[in-house]
Amino acid sequence: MSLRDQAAEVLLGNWRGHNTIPAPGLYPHQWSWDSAFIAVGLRHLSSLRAQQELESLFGAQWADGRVPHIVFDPEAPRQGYFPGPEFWRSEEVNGPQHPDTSGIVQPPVHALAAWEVHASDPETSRRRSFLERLYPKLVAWHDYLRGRRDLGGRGLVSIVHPWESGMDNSPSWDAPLQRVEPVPPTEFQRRDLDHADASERPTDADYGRYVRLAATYRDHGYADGLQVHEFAVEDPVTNSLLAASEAALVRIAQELGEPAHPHEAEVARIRDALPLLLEDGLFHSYDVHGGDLVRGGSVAGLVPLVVPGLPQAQDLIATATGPRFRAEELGVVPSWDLTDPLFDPSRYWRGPAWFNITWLLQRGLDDHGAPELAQVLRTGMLTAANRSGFREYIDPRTCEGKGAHHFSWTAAVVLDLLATS
Ligand code: 2M8
Repeated sequence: MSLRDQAAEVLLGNWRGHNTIPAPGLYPHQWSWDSAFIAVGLRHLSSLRAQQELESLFGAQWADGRVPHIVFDPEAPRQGYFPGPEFWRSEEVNGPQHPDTSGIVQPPVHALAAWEVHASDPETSRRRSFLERLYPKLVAWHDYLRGRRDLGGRGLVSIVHPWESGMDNSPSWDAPLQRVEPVPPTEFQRRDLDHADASERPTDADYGRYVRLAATYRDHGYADGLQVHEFAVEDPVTNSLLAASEAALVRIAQELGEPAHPHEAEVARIRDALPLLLEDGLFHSYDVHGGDLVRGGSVAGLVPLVVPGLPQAQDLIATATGPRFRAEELGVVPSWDLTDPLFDPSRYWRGPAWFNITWLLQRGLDDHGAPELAQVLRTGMLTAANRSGFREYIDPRTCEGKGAHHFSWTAAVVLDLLATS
């Protein structure tokens, strides 16, 4: 079977009627940023399904504009994932008619995906008023982040839980998590270890801290404020994807005949604020409670390459190709600095390469005058998928597949690369 057919098989197999699960077993519900990457790949199979993927996610948007990181599937087994609907209790905020969701968010890559989905089949999109319906929801989503999450008052969005970064177990969160008292493992039942090896997943202590942060947020009715959030971190991925998504809103607004200048101004504003996170050729997170950068070697620090017109792009490209990430040589980009003792090729977001991030980087490289390196990454990802299948992530040095099998965004990225490069 061709690589394209295999990728299509993964996405069609994970389709659940109006959305796609990230992977069978480990992730049986809808995840926010997964759905955005999935829609980008799905558009090459069915533009209608790609539109539905985003529509179903935004159907679970909260009244305050937040887009929850998980939308629970009522058909999936109740105990299949922890923390499930009984933990988050979103109905206490949204009422019983609203879908059950988590109360935290994930990086805002959705407007970027919505524009790509529209652009691949404008006729179906216009006929279904896809952008007309989605645009106000995307604006409300970005307004939530800007309005409620500028916890440091520096013009940058803070995440309030490692799960909000999408890079759950990154060493970047180790220091800010230290001040969080873990919930003892006897008080909750992990489900991830039913499906994945403990050596690849977060430790029990870190899981206990994740549970503490989420429970505290819930117990404050999901109100945002520094007094609620013990963990408040300005993260380069969230902020740069917000800028890239605002750039997509410029195009969406133009398509709809709406004013585009507020979105242009937002791109410029975020681009101007991002250097607060820059040091030594890499962007870092900023710990709002600690009042300092969290220095380290996360690939998150290269993701600002997605921001149009980023003045520091050449420095980032030098870092990406240097000894810390060796992007040109490996063809994929590790999630953590290869030269750092914390680099671990198997454990979640502490070293492995992920297809969604490498996909974002190749786009940024094209936009910043490095098409050859972008092409190296495209070839690298396709070679890795050919070798290891559609795994959740890979060892960046050997391309050995790790984590979940039949992973949707890996298949989606492959479909997109095959169709567009
Ligand atoms: C991982 O995160 C979930 C929690 O949201 C988990 O570990 O259980 C991350 O890789 C995240 O980026 C991703 O969206 C999610 C589903 O693929 O899995």
